[in-house]
Amino acid sequence: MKPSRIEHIGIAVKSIEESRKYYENVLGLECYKIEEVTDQKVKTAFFQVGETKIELLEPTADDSAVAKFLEKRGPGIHHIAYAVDQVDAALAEAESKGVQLLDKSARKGADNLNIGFLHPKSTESVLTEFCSK
Ligand code: CMX
Repeated sequence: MKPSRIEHIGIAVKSIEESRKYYENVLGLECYKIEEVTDQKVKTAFFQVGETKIELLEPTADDSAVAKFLEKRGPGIHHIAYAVDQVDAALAEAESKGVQLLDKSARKGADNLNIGFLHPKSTESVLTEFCSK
């Protein structure tokens, strides 16, 4: 299942309105989409950087995974997402190699992607996502 590239890096922030200023005013990047992902209880903001993207993640509820992350670790890199051909196949292969899955099969994520997460306890402490178009 070799990933073809890093699709995006997810970064937990307290406020997209505040944090986007750095990406726009200092790095000169353009936010091309703001999207709420209701089932993940997050608002997202996307910036294209060459072949990859930065995804800012702001929690929309106190019990969101990102709210918990911010409370425990503060703002910063939350996950790395790898582009794969097929999320279901990549998840199955990872599981067959002993990785604990957070998603047994692909589901719809932000920015029109099929996504699936692996547990950070199985991935050298980095929350890992597979995604495909
Ligand atoms: N990166 C690395 N480690 C993480 C982590 C992260 N983002 N989030 C939690 N952990 C670690 C915790 O520090 C903890 O480690 P210790 O036991 O050593 O303290 C361990 O994982 C378990 O954490 P927890 O607090 O008990 O569990 P949570 O209830 O916070 O759940 C996780 C953690 C990863 C299972 C949960 O956040 C999850 O299911 N994430 C996948 C979905 C997601 O993150 N959605 C938001 C983004 C959606 C999007 O991109 O659109």
